[in-house]
Order: sequence, then C-alpha cells, then structure tokens
Amino acid sequence: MEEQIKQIQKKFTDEINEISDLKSLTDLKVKYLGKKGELTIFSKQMATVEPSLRPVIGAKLTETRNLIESSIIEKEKTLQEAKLQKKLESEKIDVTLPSNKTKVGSKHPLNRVIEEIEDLFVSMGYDVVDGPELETDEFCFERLNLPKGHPARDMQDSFYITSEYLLRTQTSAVQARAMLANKDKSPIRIICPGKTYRREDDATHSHQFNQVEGLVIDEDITLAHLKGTLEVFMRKLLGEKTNLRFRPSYFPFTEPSYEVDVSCFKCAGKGCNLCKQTGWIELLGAGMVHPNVLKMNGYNPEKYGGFAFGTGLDRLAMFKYGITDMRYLYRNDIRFLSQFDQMDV
Ligand code: FA5
Repeated sequence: MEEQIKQIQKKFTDEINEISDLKSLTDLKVKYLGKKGELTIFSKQMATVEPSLRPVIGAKLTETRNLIESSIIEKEKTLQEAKLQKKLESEKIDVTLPSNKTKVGSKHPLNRVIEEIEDLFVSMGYDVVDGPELETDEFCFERLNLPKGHPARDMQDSFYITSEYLLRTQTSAVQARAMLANKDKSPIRIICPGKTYRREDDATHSHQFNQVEGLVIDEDITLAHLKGTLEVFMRKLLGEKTNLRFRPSYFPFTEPSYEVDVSCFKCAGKGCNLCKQTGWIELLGAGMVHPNVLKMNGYNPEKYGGFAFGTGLDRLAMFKYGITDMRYLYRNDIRFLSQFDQMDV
C-alpha cells in the first residue's frame, strides 16, 4: 500500500509539472483531493488496513496529502504571478510613442480681418466698443437723423421684430449710443465691429454680414482727418499702393457724405473683371457727422465736429483673400476654411 501511495505522489508530481493554467490546476486538485479523488479514495480504505500498519500508512497518507496541497498552493501562486505579468505586459503604454496629431482649426477669414482692423485702430488711440444686434428703431434710425417715414430708410431693407425692435442694419447705431453714454461730452474716438442684418442675399450681399463703424468727435475735425484716417486704414489692410477716391453721396447722418472707392488691387487700377473695368472698388460709406446727430445725442455742434465711416467686413475679406462668393464665409465648409490654415504659420 505504501508503494501505491508513492506511485500516486509520483504521478501527481509529473502531472503538476505539465500544468500551465489555473483551470487545469483546479481540475488536478479535484482529481487527487476531491470527494472521489485518488488520495481520498485511498484514505477511505484505511479501515481495511491491518491495524499494526495503520500508523505508518496513515502517516504516509497525511504526508502525501500535505505535499499535494502545498504543491498546489505553490503552483497556484506561480500561475497567478505569470498571469499578472502577462496582463501588465499587454497593457504597457509606451509614453515615448508619437501621438496621433489632432487637427486644430484656424482663424476664420472674417476674424482675421476684424482682429487686424482692431489692432490698427487701437494703435492709433481708438477704443473698440460693442452694441446690441437687436436694436431699437430709435438708435438704428431716429437718433441718426432718420425719423419715421424718412425716404432714406428704404436704402436698407430691414428685419423688424416688432415696430420698435429690429436686427440692426448698420453699426452706425452704435454712434448715438456712444455719444449718449459719454456723459461729460468729451471727445470720442471709437470703432465698432459687429454683425448687421438686411433682407438681401446674393454673391455680394448676405442677409447677415459684418460692418465696422468708425466715429471721431472732437474740436476742429476736418475732412482731411477723415481722408488721412481712411488712407492709413485701407493701405495697411490692402497694401501700401492702395489709392482712395471720394465720391459725393448721401447718408442722413453725415454732411457732406461720401462713397469711398479703393483702387482695384487685382489690376492696380488698370481695369479688370473684379472692378468691372473701372479700376475702382466701392468699399466704404463716410462723411462728417451731421450737426443734427450731434445735437440729438447731447453734443454742441458749435463746439464739436466729427467724422464717421462704415465699411463691410465681408467685402473686405473677399478682396483681401480673393473670395469670389460672400456666402462661402457662412457655409462652414471645411474645404474652404482649411485654405486659411497655412496663414497661421
Ligand atoms: C452704411 O451702412 C452706413 N452706415 C455707412 C456709413 C457709416 C456712412 C458712417 C457714413 C458714415 P451702406 O449701406 O453703404 O452704408 O453699407 C456700408 C457697407 O456695408 C457697404 O459698402 C458694404 O460693404 C456693406 N454691406 C451693405 N450691405 C451688405 C450686405 N447685404 N451684405 C454684405 N455687405 C453689405
């Protein structure tokens, strides 16, 4: 019997050496130590063993059981460690690997133009101010010398929300706000970029567009100041060789008023399809602030004068970047927008 126990022990040792996973180890444990396990069955046969041999056989059985149990515990530990090691290996992150490049966007052409203009005017001592897009009839028209029923209101087709509120058609609405807000009626030097809205929609007109307004109020302001300012403005933005042409025009809030054209930068004024063979492109409305506007907004026209101008930023962006249809600026088409990426480098 002792010999048989030895055989079991040897068989167990051979088998455990072959095992490489935890499931097989559990099966092996059941095979030898389970209720019907090989060693358990042997223990149950102790009753048949001659009494004088029982202590020796019993001791041998216990010794073998202990050996099997400790071998299984030992093996289990080894297998658990190997499993953990394998898991760690598979989850290892190489922090030195190059990462996937995340595509970052770039500045929208309109924002580029706005920022450039803001930088320029701030460098000349102007403040950048803001006004509401949902504006009152009072500020968009009345305080700009355009009372209700004035025929010049027809020049701007508007989106009215109620009879008193509308989406502003021009950033000129900020002129009256700035004058009224300036309680001590001291000189003013501001620009106001912002969104404007009109009922228009074609390749060069959008229902939503952007304007920038300029307003200067001070003593002894003349047309020469306006011309000089607009020359600096356009030359910095469109190129040092840009020339300006002032044509008489009409705006109710300025007197005299002008449409200001810039020399076509594509043909340098010679005439091409962009400027419709004229050599000039219309870009701005401007003029000397009307005395009625000064008076209505608390400034004494005997003491103060001023100039104002307003230009469409979308059109400026189109000319600056050679964009052929204004609606591209609002379509959010990545193929269009990504062309401006390289300008950031
Ligand atoms: C005005 O809006 C005046 N407020 C400008 C002004 C300010 C004159 C201060 C005198 C003193 P006008 O309607 O011409 O003027 O518009 C000015 C510019 O806005 C135009 O030259 C054009 O560039 C742009 N613009 C006008 N309508 C649209 C539109 N629907 N889509 C895109 N740009 C437009």
